[in-house]
Amino acid sequence: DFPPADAGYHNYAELTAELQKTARDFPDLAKVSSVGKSHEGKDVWLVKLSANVATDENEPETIFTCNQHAREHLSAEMCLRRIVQRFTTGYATDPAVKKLMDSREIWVLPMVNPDGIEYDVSTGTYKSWRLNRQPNPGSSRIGTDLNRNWGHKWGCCGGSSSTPGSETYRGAGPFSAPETKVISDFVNSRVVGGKQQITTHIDWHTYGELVMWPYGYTKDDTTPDLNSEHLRAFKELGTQMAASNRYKPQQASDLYITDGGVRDWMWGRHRIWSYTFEMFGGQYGFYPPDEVIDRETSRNDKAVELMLTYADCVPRIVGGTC
Ligand code: 0X9
Ligand code: CA
Ligand code: CA
Ligand code: ZN
Repeated sequence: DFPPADAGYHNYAELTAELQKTARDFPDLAKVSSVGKSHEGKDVWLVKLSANVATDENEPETIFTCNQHAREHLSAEMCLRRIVQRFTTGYATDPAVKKLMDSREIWVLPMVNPDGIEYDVSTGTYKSWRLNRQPNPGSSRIGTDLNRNWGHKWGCCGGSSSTPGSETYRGAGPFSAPETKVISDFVNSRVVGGKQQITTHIDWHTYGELVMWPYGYTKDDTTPDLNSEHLRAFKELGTQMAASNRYKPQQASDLYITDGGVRDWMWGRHRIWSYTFEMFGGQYGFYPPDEVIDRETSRNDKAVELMLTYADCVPRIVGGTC
């Protein structure tokens, strides 16, 4: 488990219990299901948040993914506390929350990599583990970097490694990791009547205090499928979100090239307006003490509201239409 000093963080069992409690306490606002199993057989939880949650209404849909990287525990707290819990407990008292819950459908995957998280804290001393826990045939080294395993330009551009044991090992093929496979199947299933219902996405990481838009696989600012009008909207929304949390806004590849990342897949495959956030770490890196969880998760409340607000039509932020 987490070291006693960091007991404020949720392990997999504690997260599971909190999600189930939320669904019990707010049956009209929250529904918990599983998109499928991790390599070790844990459920990868999916929470739907919306008024009339049982009904698939004609409302813009947004998805949040947390904790692809095992040691980035603060990201799961973001999904749990400031998305799942805030948008349920706040419904009756916070008009901004109510308005969004009444007009949006929110999908949350609070722990994309449950096996990795449990391994990272299994001895009570952090292991700095990043990958999932899937063995690699022919190698003694365990794990795939889930954020290099997605199927858009997978392995294209020197932004991942083909060697098991690397911190950026991309896996044997696109979606070779069960965790990325079951989540991508879910996102693909949101194409209804030929139209992708999900319009916006944030993938939460730590610890550079960054807001990043596509692409990560190339240094080019624009590509045939991400034109200058798209870029203008990506930049404007990214800059507004970053102004609200005081992170730094930039194109993902300005940090370094990555290929097989979820953000590139969300845009490349589905034209979902997708951002990677790196939350706080400061002097603590991947392991900020639990005393900062409230401050550093609520810091993103306004950015989450912005993302949901523009989910009806991101280009309208620069005067465009949908
Ligand atoms: O490398 C990653 O997957 C993310 N950083 S982390 O320290 N959380 O591992 C950031 C990916 C952002 N995308 C690019 N840099 N292209
Ligand atoms: Ca609804
Ligand atoms: Ca819907
Ligand atoms: Zn990460």
